[in-house]
Amino acid sequence: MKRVYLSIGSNLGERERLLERALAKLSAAAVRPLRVSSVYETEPLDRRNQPWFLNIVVEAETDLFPRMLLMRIRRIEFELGRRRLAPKGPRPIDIDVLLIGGTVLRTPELTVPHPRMHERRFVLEPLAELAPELRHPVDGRPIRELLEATRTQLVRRVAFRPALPA
Ligand code: PH2
Ligand code: MG
Ligand code: MG
Repeated sequence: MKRVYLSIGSNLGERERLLERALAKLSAAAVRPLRVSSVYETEPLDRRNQPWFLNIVVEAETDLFPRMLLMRIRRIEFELGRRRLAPKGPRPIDIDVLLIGGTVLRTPELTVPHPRMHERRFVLEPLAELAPELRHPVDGRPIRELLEATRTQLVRRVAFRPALPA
């Protein structure tokens, strides 16, 4: 079993419900959620004129190889209404692979660790809740330290807690 960290975001539709449905579908796809961070409402980065996101990070375990993991994630995104129209535009669900254990992987379809995770507060804030001392496999610094540099990006924790699949 490998320990993986995924970032899940939604800024279109019933965002809370979509996060829960993504967790349930991951579980059904042999990506078993172990722990889920708090939910954060986060200002949009990259393309700024779009609705705020709800973001979480989930720690999961899986035996899937990275390519199969990515295929299943793409399928789940599709099933939850994701259509790839405008790049970085609003989406009902986005599931990104942050880390697969200590693996470093660079292929045309998948880069692990996620190439922008170290500069995004919407990733680091929830990830630091679950694993503050975890070191970035390439950068070498712990997550809590990477988080410090992103404090100007706006995020706020919300009360909603998604149900964990049984
Ligand atoms: N995802 C993006 C681009 N910008 N901003 C926030 N706050 N949250 C996201 O999940 C997000 C984003 C591309 O995937
Ligand atoms: Mg994505
Ligand atoms: Mg993304």
